Amino acid sequence: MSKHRLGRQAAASVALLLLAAGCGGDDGEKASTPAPAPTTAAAAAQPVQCATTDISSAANKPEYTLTAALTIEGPTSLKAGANGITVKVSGGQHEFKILKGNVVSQPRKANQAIDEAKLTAGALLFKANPSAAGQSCTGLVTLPAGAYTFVCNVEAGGNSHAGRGQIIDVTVA
Ligand SMILES: [Cu+2]
Repeated sequence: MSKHRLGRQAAASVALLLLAAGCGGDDGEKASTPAPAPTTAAAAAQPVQCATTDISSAANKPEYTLTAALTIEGPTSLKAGANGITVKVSGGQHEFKILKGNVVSQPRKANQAIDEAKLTAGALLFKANPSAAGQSCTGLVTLPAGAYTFVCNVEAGGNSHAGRGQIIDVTVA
């Protein structure tokens, strides 16, 4: 009998805990959106990760395709502000990055890949992980007016996709 009561008390405690957790989480967030990164200064400098973000709210929705011929197909001029970017891979294995500054300003390795260790803090604004043909992702990134480099920074031994032409200047105005 006392065992039975203990069981009921435990159940009541769990219910209270669940209620407390429910109240704490009731901040208007949709369950489908990923939890935001901690809003520390360090986290704020992290690039936007291309994922499955809902970009329907963005006024500008440019699309970029990474091809087997090691090109990036897409607009080279964009409107400043929120851009809902779609990245597609039509052939081969690629990644996609947006860097502040034009192509000639980027630090390069001997194989012509971008030397990311030499980028200034916050220069990498957006990135899509390596992905293969048929895959795509979306992300929302705010681009102030300026010059940018859109690049696939995959390295292949003594060569790189950037070295073979998978890098473009994009002007935002
Ligand atoms: Cu590539």
